Amino acid sequence: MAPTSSTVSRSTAPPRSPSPYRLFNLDVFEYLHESPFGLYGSIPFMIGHGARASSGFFWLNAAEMQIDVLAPGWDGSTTPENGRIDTLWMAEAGVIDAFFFVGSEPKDVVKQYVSVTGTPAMPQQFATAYHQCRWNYRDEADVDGVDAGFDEHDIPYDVLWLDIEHTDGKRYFTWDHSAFPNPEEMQRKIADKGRKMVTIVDPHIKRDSSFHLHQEATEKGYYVKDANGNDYDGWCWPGSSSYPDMLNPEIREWWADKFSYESYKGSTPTLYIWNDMNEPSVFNGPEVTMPRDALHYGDVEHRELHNAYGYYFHMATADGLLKRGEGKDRPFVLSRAFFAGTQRYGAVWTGDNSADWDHLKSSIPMVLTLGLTGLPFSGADVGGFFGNPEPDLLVRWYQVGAFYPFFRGHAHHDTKRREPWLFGERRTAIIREAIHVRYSLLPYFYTLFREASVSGIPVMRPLWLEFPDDKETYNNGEAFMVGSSLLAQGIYEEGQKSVSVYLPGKESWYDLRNGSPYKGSMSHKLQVLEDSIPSFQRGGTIVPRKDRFRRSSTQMVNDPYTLVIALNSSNAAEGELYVDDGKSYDYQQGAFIHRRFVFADSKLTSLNIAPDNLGKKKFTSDCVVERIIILGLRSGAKKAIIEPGNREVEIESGPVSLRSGSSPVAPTIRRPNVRIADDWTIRIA
Ligand code: NBV
Repeated sequence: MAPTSSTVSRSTAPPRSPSPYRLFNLDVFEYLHESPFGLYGSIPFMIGHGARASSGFFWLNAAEMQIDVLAPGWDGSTTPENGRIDTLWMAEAGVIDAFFFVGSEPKDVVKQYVSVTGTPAMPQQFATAYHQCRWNYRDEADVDGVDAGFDEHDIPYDVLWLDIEHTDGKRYFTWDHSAFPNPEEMQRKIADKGRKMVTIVDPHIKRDSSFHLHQEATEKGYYVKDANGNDYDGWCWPGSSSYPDMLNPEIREWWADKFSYESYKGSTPTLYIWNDMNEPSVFNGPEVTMPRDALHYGDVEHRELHNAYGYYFHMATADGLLKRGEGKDRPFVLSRAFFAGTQRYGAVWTGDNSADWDHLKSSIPMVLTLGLTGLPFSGADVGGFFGNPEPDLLVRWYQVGAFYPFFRGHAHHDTKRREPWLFGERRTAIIREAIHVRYSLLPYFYTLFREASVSGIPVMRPLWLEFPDDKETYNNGEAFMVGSSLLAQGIYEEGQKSVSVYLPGKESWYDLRNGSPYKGSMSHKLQVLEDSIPSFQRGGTIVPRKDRFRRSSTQMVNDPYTLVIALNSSNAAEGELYVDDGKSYDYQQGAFIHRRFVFADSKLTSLNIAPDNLGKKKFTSDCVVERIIILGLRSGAKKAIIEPGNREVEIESGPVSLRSGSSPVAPTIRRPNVRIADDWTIRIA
């Protein structure tokens, strides 16, 4: 049995590393793209998958851990040929609280792991769209300019982010009043276009006796203590700082209250939060973190819970947003540090990567591994955080990033500005196209987030999660699945002319751009195109899209759908669509639409798959399906009959994708105008 995944690794098929994988949350400056050393987050969970079964091991322990993947045959009792790989797990402290999972395939193991550590939070719709960040957007005029730039260049985006410089001297929950004199008005202007903003809130609190947060935390004794029992004093952005003791539920409650509109002056309901440096990062601490003998609530030494500090901080922040909205709105909090269970509180990202091709490439196994360990909502900084990406790298990063579950452009303050329109018209057009691909797939992504929130099955998946019997997929960390229907392959080399793409399974695949079919179970050598990365829809699937482009996802809410049916060898296909109000918790009381689309015997049927005993709340939508594209249809049918109503509609040739310029065509049912909320059938006559 070969171990195929563990968060200790950056690869979905970790090779034996000469040194053990280290699980110790650290703020590593300019981290290497491939290394077993500790990074921002730790999840002590390993998945093994082989031809006969899948298994998992989870050790619930937040102390430093090291995991050694031993060489096959290390003890003489096994041979490399029998395929067994042993691992040795060591923790600095804590108890042995361990879980074994077994299943016939890897999805069973992921589901069991999530049943122990919690199902992922369902994000708001906007959070699944494109985010624009930079350290830093300088002032309100800069924010206005960037926001207007997206509109001028016809590029949708949903969220504009403000990094640490927006604060008054790195005192979080405050504003630099000369740069941001009217934060509420600024947020309202952005919100008028259906967009949101995010501000950063780090855990280090400036030890400034005139800062209310510090005064209160000091008076109440809410800081982590040093080994002598004094408030621990470490150095971070604001200079001398202390850290709230997030292990204590009372302190988390206090922290959560800081997000109320009364307390966080200048915040509005469309402002969300980013938690950075929560490993915690301490510039003058050992290994840039808190000393192991620092003391927490109940006299627990920091060493015992180090890897969970960021998790508790994320939890308290997400609770704060929940409280602020009186429990009605789903929070959005991005965290850098994470631990097992972080999925219940929000998204994570892969931190300070670099603007080079290796980091683009390693972002795939990193995001895939996070997904397998219960965290479906993650992504890497598009463009790379440190350094200036060559324009072609930036373009390729957008093309890959459009498929990350969390899709955000971000950059260090020393880098050149890199908003998507700054690299000439041609590149602007290609980046626009990549972001449009994401926006058109938002209904599909949202449906996948729903699946993740129920079962833990990730949004972005290694090929072997979908094709567990196909050994060809086991070591493929370059291509990935988005859900079970789409496969994408990044381009990770400058000036690459051709790429070999392995398409698993016996069914054909269809090129997303032009609908061309490709045989499954084989590798295809493809010419690399400048304007897109290879991406395919699997035969036998139906993908819901929205193809009208707006300024933000919020403005697409009432837009009609396109269904793309990719037929398999039996001329059949299936897919799902999940829709709710995109922001509240009403879905937990039954307020959602969940449909299954089944195409068989020349007939497309829309079936309700929402259980009817979920609660009293209802959600409906007047959205209709405006176009049904059928890939792989061999009959020359010209008409389709819609029931109920016995209505006849034309089948014509229509564009496969709504790309600028011409697009190849495929048989298309135009304007069937059936409501997504209703039961109906469409029979090809
Ligand atoms: O807050 C500044 C940065 C932030 O932009 C980045 O995304 C974080 O990962 N932060 C780290 C601290 C400084 C890094 C050099």
